[in-house]
Amino acid sequence: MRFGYFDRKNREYVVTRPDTPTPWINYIGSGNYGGIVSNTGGGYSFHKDPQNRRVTRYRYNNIPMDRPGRYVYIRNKDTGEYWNPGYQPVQKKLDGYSCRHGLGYSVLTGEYKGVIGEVTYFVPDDKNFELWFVKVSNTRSIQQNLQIFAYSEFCFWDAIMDQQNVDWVQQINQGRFDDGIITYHPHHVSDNAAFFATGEKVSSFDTNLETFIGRYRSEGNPIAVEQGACSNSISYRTNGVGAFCIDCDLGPNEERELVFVLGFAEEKSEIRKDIKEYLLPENAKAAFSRLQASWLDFTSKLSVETPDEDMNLFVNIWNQYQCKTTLNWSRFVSLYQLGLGRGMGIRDSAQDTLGVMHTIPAEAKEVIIKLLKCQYTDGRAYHLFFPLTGEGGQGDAPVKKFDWYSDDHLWLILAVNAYIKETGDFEFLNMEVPYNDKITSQTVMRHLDMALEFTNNNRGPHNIALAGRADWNDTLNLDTGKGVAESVFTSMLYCRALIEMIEILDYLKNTDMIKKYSDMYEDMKNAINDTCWDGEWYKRAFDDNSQPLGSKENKFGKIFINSQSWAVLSKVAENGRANESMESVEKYLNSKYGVVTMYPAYTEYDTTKGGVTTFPPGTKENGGIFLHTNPWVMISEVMLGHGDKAFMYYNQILPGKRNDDAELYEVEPYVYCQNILGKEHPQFGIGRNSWLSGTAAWNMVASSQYILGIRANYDSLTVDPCIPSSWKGFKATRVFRGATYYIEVQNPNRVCAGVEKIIVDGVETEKIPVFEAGTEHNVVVVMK
Ligand code: IFM
Repeated sequence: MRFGYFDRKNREYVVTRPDTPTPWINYIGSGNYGGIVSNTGGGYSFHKDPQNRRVTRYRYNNIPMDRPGRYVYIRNKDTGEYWNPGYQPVQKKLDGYSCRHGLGYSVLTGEYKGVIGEVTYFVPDDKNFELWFVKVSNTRSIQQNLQIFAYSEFCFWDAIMDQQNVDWVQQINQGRFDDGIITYHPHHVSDNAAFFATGEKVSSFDTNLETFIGRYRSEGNPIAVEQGACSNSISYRTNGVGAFCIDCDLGPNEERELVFVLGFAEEKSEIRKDIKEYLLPENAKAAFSRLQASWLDFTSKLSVETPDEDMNLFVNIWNQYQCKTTLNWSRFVSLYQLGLGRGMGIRDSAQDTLGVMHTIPAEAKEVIIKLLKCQYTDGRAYHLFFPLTGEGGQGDAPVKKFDWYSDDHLWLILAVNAYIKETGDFEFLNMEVPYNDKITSQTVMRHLDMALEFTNNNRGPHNIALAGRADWNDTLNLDTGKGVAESVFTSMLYCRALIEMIEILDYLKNTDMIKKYSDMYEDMKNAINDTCWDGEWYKRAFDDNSQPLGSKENKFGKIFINSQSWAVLSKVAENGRANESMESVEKYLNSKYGVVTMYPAYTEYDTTKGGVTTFPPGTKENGGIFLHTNPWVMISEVMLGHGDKAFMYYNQILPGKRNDDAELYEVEPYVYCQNILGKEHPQFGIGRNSWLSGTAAWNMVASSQYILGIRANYDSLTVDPCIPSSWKGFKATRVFRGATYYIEVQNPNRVCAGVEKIIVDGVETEKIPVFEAGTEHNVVVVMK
């Protein structure tokens, strides 16, 4: 069963019924002010930091679900009937409903008894506020006398306090009204304020939530809307609301446009000036056009025409869009990660940069610098940081011997390398960046060197990397206090990072460092091959008693996905072991909805393994399909030249392919989710944790750089596809260092991999050169 469709022309996903299995959300804003908007208007807003600068409230995991939100009520003054264009919260059965989620905006449209209400939510020009652009049309040939109520429930800015310290918070909240602007702030703060405003003539307003809703009522039947007027309440305590009532009498076939503005002001006295131009509908519409143009530009750096329409849709639009959202919010704020406590992940954000490198490398660089500032002087890094302050830490998981994660710092190397390949900005390596002590400052190159040194200096009994609190798999908590548990995955990631450093140094002709890193690589590679090969695949880890995980000798967790794919990615697997490992992945771990993390799943809690065993079998890291890991399998298959397999793995997790299956899948079909319940779970196939996942960046990398093979290089653009043998070719447009490359790949002999010749602007060549910015070039790649 489906709940909507992709509107390819308008680059939107159109939800056609409001009762989606979970709220299907979108993000507005570009990483500063922004928020979440669901298909029925649910969601919330925040400014820069959803924990410390929450603007509106949301009641997570609530019954009724998905409340509150940014609500617009339409009331007929003559009949007293009222409804919402987005269906919620009144839930009046509508004569028409749609939600169009586009890039950076959502449009909710409802129709009831000849009135069409349409609300467009977006953040204009990266301002500290969002617009609600409301259009109300009377489609009948009679007069309809209406009222529009606009509603947003404020949150105390510290969203944890808002829930924990009700005693304090509810005595200090203050709501005020002044000529179309409602402000909300704690008593002791005089400059900052959250606000809700309109340029319309206000018939009545409320700033106090309880007054607007009424006792023992809800957002579904607020007393103000029911009685047709707000109470002009000033909020001196309890809860704040921004609520306006606007008269809207419409003659036959008449239409009216109204604008509401919700935001956060650093300086309360500036609000009126800041929002003035946007209150005019014409200007709001112009801002909306600018938003659409900026997204068009964002996605224009790469576009492909392959024989697979769904792949085109995701590579060209939705996957790129999701990558920007993960760059903005890491794993901090969604409907599953609540914007409370977790902050921005170091490993997460480092990986997120990979998904946007081709389009906004300068912004990716800014993120990388923030992450480098999270490094300790010994090379390891914070696990997370908060965007408002840049302060970070290791999170609140219980500490045994070590408080650090063994992988966080190593991802920085992949991010920096990708940035340099995209831009050619080798100077970045010489830039001085402070460590998290804010005293010591060293070059980026030295930061990366320290990251490698940290892993090199923290090895266990098998001479491979110590596991610390965990590695990429946050739930594999093997350190029980002895501090000898080891991670094969981190060891392989370290090898991959060394390969990337050697590549850079090779380009820079720094032979001393190449020698140092080559020795480190060989040392680790040998240690892995000597102690971690299990016969048909690589082991995953050793626990604090030096017992293996991911071995035939284990009853549960005999084989794990990551130590197979990363054995290939790190080029550790040689002599047939790479193929053998990947065959084992297909044989033991694959399923029709994706590859599971490990098999068989643990059935009982086991203190020597930690968090992973708290999950029932088939859930998340315990044998679930953790989608982030699947593109690593695709890349490995590409590295082995297996285009059909790589595409099979790509296809089976592509969200668009689950559109007709949405009743089971449950989550949004236009973005990747974090996990799908695995084959050992009774509810195999249900998706969960949509939006914020490393799945986005790595699928972008796997599809565009490996399957389609279009990769930035230090001094050239590589086009080295590994595609399904059924394809006769594909076309792509790629902007690289400012020049535009029109690429045509021909596959006359229907092979998966291998390039026979490259023709650039009509001349056969070895490499596709870097051209001057602003120029355009034709590239033909003929496969073998
Ligand atoms: O790698 C982590 C990520 O940092 C946060 N979500 C879970 C992943 C796997 O444990």
